[in-house]
Amino acid sequence: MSRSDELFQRAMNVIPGGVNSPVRAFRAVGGTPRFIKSANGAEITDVDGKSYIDYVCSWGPMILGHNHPAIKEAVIRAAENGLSFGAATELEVTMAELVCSVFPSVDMVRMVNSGTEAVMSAVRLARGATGRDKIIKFEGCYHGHCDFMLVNAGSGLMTSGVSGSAGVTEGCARDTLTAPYNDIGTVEKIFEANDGEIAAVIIEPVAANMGVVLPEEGFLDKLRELCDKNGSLLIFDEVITGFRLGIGGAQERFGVMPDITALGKIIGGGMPVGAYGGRRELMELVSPVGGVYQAGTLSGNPVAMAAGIAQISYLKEHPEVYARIDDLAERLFGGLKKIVERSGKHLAVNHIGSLGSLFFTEGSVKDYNDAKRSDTAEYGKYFTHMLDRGVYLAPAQFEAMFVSCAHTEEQVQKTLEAAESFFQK
Ligand code: KE4
Repeated sequence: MSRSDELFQRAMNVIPGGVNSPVRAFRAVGGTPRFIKSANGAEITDVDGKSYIDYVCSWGPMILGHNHPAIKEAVIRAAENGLSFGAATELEVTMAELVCSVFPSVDMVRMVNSGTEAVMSAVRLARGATGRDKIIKFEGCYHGHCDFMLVNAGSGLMTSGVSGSAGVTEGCARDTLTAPYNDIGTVEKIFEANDGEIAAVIIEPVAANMGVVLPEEGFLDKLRELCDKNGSLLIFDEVITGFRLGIGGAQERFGVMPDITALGKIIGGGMPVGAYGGRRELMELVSPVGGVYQAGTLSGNPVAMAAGIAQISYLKEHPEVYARIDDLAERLFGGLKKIVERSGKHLAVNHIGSLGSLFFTEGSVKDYNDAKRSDTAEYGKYFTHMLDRGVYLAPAQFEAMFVSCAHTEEQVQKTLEAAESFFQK
């Protein structure tokens, strides 16, 4: 019995499913989740001493790789001054100024502790600003686990084959309307059928929770136009795309400006941080200035701010990081495309920047229904094959692969060789 086996057995006695987030349980791929002991650069090492090339990157945050010296030193320095004060600190001002300096649509920003909190607060702000109740989201997009977002959601819900969650009341879900990703016609119909009632449209500007699905040309622009025409707000959930598709996220890459941006993952440098921001007149509706209440004991925690500031500052001062991770990802996903084609399969490979997915389904994947066609059992076999060869992928088909600037050409080559041996079987 491996150490991971032992720990998993103990964990299942005291933690639901033995994990603190469902997708980590390996239920979609089988086998024992690897309990990770340490990580450095692009590698993670489990409690049995086995190392893996890591394409989960803590689900996105570790864009500079694990244990980056600049981040580690910043955390240690901050911790020496104390862990938490529940009072304003200079680090929060530095972080807020940094975020506002890189996101074109953000004049002001509020720190929270997770992407879920960021989205929950952004939606509350949109409802408070417009006086309207209804929200439009897209099938397969995942915006964290606040009740009203667990409707036709992606990520762990999609992986477990359900579209919603027990415990979410009919009343709560009623105001969440859904449309297929990339289907602007359905969005128009929803607006027409709910004239004057839509507070906001929320979208992952690149969907990464049904696997990676890209917005079709003009889709985001049309969403912007529809929101303007109907007096609704556009919320970009940039928890994954923020600081990843460029320092200014998807809004900078696509040139479409949301009214409110939700952030997470990379902003914390590996520590629990989320944030939401937008133009001044909107953000000044948030308490204590305005009537939209939102609060948090550890929001803006100094140690977490230090980690996030170190990572974002590094990204801002080293723009060459993006060219490097995009180039490595091009090698990886371009290589995967060639491998599956050489094997006679025409599986879908979607990628943009340093984010991508291999779907075990043929044809294009442009929305939730396309992604649902994937053969998740086959993905499970692929996952295990790669894990056995020292490559750690997301333990679920409906997630993304992330490339960090710590990954090397050699590691990408090793990954492609492992994938080739699967498809050549
Ligand atoms: P957190 O509350 O997990 O920090 O963020 C929620 C969230 C919001 N928006 C987007 C676009 C997200 O991808 C997420 C969280 N992503 C998942 C992975 N698909 C986190 C991993 C997990 O749930 O364990």
